[in-house]
Amino acid sequence: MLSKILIANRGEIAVRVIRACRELGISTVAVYSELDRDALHVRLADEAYALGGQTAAESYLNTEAILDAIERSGADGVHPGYGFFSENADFARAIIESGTTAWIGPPPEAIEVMGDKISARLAAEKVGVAGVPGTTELITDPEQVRTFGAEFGWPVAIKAAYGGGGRGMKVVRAPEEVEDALESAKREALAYFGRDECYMERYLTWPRHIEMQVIADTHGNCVWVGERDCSAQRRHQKLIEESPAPAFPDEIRQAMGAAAVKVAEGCNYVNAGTVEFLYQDGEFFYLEMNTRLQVEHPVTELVSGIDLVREQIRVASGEPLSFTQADLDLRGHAIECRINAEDSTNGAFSPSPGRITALSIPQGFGVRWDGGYEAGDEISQYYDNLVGKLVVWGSDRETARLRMLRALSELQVSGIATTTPAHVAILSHDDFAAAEHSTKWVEENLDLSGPAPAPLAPTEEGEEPEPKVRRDVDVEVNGRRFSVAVFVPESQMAAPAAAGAGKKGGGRPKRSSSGSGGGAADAGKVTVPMQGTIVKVLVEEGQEVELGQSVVVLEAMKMENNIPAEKAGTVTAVKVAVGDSVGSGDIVIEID
Ligand code: MV4
Repeated sequence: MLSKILIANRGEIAVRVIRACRELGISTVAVYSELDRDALHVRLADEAYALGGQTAAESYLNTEAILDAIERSGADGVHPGYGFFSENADFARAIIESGTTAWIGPPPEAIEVMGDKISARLAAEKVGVAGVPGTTELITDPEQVRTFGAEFGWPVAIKAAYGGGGRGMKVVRAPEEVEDALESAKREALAYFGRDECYMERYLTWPRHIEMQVIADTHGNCVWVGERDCSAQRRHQKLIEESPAPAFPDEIRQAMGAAAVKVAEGCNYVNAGTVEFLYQDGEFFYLEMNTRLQVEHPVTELVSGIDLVREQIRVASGEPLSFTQADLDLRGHAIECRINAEDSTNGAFSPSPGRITALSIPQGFGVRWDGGYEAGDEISQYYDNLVGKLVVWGSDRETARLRMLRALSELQVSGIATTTPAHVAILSHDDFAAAEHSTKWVEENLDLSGPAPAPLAPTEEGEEPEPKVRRDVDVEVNGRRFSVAVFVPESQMAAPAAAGAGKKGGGRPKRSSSGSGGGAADAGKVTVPMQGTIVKVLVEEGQEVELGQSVVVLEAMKMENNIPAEKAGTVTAVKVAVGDSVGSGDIVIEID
């Protein structure tokens, strides 16, 4: 068994891995950016090493700095979590080639095969697992799309061959739309992924997103551990996941499980992985395989009783899985809500970074909280906005649904806005209760414009956590973090200078409501409130716009944000195009 694991990640997933290690008697090594010097994962780990930098690219994606921390700590295993390096074949190779450290992840070759859509589709086809009817050839001529539509029916989906996450997918409803759709799909594919190749599939109009958890060891064992229904999503951000999928016949589950195992075995998979499918009208179609542990893995853990991180560590140590397919007994129903630092009122889901001033975590029967922060911690705009995952188990779906609503009513987060009101709205909706939702349901059917069901907005008014007389001070010596206890009279205790936003004292910092922009500044110049990438331009020069109308969509903090016009008038200039990087305060549109 491994004895010391470095977690090349932050936030809740780093905490999740640390907890599994502790139960296995494995010591833990955290790494941290400048902004995370005091983060929860650093506080919990046995050792911690500075990576330097603030942005992800400067810190958690800094290969040299992480390899250096591995060497200095003597870690014999590296867990990548999700995101960051988790699906980076080059990083995996660098770890494996070091010869001394185990990579707690899949073989780099499997990451590569599944990394591009076309080879992933071919890999599934090779083992007899069907994707949505379509082609594995690249589209070279719009005529191919018209012929395909005539044969398989409209609509047709045009997808980026080297893309992912729904970026650049275009839906073509009729032959006369083909030319424009293909052009814009290629343009977006080039902007997002640097390559413009596209392929096509029949477009499913009301699918559910169902994914199958698999895990494989190095002894030839590969099992499926049940499915998750992740249909409750908005703009490709999952909001709620559950297992088992509701109204999902067992023979289909068995067939999907067998298909997922075939796909995994077909690419010599080792480690935990997820095979994604679309499910519509009793049929399922392979979509892609995620070669990592996923955010929503806890719902599978609650219905199976399997600790997936523990199994990952066993497998990376060269041990066999601790259970077989026949041992598995999936019981009851689990639901997860991703509690994000976003303001979901008015359906905007705008990022809400800042300091958590108070946090009350739900408790009681069947409730699990996988958090990345505690009260006093700061959610930085530089990383993703997941505050924590609230997961419940119940003997059946309705019990779990009502338990989640109860648990959400206990969750109190002060200082930042969270998506809790949206979760309450989804879970209490008749369509969700009846499991009549699909991947389009949140966007098309859920009305979030009304008042939030339970206002969990900041209560604050300068309520700092109680100052302690004993103080643990973290010092960094030569890039390594140490904790030192000091005892200071309360009156002399200076609060640490928090990096970033949170000013202290009587200043009473108030978040400006996001999106309202510069106020006194020139309302005709629409600026973006944070750094990010332009993913949509919704207006053109000469167009009339209304006050508050969305003019561009900005991707920041891994989510899409509508940027509104700050006055009504005519668009006189469009300063950005899809794919452009912008910084906070940059002018994107001018209105006269
Ligand atoms: C589709 C589809 C319907 N028909 N393909 C979007 C993300 C990407 N991984 C695949 N996606 C889709 N592909 C065909 N042929 C609908 C989606 C889709 C979707 C899929 C999974 C989860 C959420 C989704 C939201 C919108 C569209």
